[in-house]
Amino acid sequence: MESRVVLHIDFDYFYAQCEEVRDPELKVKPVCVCVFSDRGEDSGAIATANYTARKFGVRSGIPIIFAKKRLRDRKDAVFLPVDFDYYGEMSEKAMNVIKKYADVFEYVGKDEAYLDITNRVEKNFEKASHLGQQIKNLVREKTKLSCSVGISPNKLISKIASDFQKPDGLTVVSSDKIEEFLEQLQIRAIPGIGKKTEKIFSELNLETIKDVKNLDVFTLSKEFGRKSGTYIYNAVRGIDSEPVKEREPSIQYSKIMTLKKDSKDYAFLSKSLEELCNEVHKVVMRNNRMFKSVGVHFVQSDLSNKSKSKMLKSPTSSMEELQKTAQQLLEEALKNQTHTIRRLGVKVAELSEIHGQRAITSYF
Ligand code: DGT
Ligand code: CA
Ligand code: CA
Repeated sequence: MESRVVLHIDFDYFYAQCEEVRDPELKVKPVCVCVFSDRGEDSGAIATANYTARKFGVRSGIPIIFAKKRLRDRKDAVFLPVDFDYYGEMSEKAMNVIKKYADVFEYVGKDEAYLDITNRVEKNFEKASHLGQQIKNLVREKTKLSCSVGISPNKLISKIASDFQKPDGLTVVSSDKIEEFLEQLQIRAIPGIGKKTEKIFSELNLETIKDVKNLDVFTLSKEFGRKSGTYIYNAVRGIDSEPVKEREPSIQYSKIMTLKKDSKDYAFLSKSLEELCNEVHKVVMRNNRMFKSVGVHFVQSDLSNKSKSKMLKSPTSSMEELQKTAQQLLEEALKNQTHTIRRLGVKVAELSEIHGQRAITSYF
């Protein structure tokens, strides 16, 4: 395969940093961004926290009550509700700054993207490093956000590299440095290796990527299955041939609510679903859109997720069609339902502009 230069960019403590940009006085305080479950005062989880709060052990996903306990000696700690619309705007602004530097731009999520910059930097890692710094500077100038950048010959190593010196990092791993860079790292540095896999390795006394290189692909496949085994075998050697694929952010509109009580009763859920559809439809109309996909989403009583969606025959902005499809999906999703449902959501996706609108604008 032709040699490549791939850049991965990930914004630091994204939601919390967005809050700091909006209110710079937060910068010196521990900041926790919370998904309040609107059931009781502090029920819910932490979406993310700034690095000051992380020093006290606050992490994404922990209950808000735990975070409050860990920060009880910091009277200045701030607990803010998530504001997805605002983070979405910040993300759009930042992505627009970055995009123009890519030969190929792949949007991954609100705070993350890959850029193939092979041609742009003429395969030169020194030039790539300068471009990385330039992008970081420009993002800070235009959005006040800090980010971390990793640059290497492929997506896998670049992702690991962007995480290596967080926050505000820039890590460049040219082809001749791959082995040295990877071998020092803990096995959990590899994307996709979670606590479970790590534990299995640790029981075999394998802690670093270098250690895991001692296992052959057969042993790994026996332990983790052929697909994961092969992935791990290649990953510890820095092998990854995934191309950077052109991808723009896909917009979707959704609303989710915590139900007054956990339930799996169709009649009860159906009423809430109707309200949610009304809310989503308002947003659709406000933005002059049609949708082609409708989905319903459950957060179940054990906090696991379940969702179902349907592609419509043609794009529409019809409220009746949204209601009808959502109700059908609810009914289907409830078949053989074991858990009760705690939170219920509706989403529309595959959005397009309403034709009339587009026709008018295209005449000018
Ligand atoms: P970092 O490590 O400086 O990149 O920190 P973040 O907060 O940017 O972490 P990242 O990149 O894994 O996630 C990006 C955003 O996604 C984060 O700001 C909030 C959201 N997020 C991450 N983990 C969770 C989670 O467990 N629950 C919820 N609700 N949101 C999460
Ligand atoms: Ca991030
Ligand atoms: Ca991320």
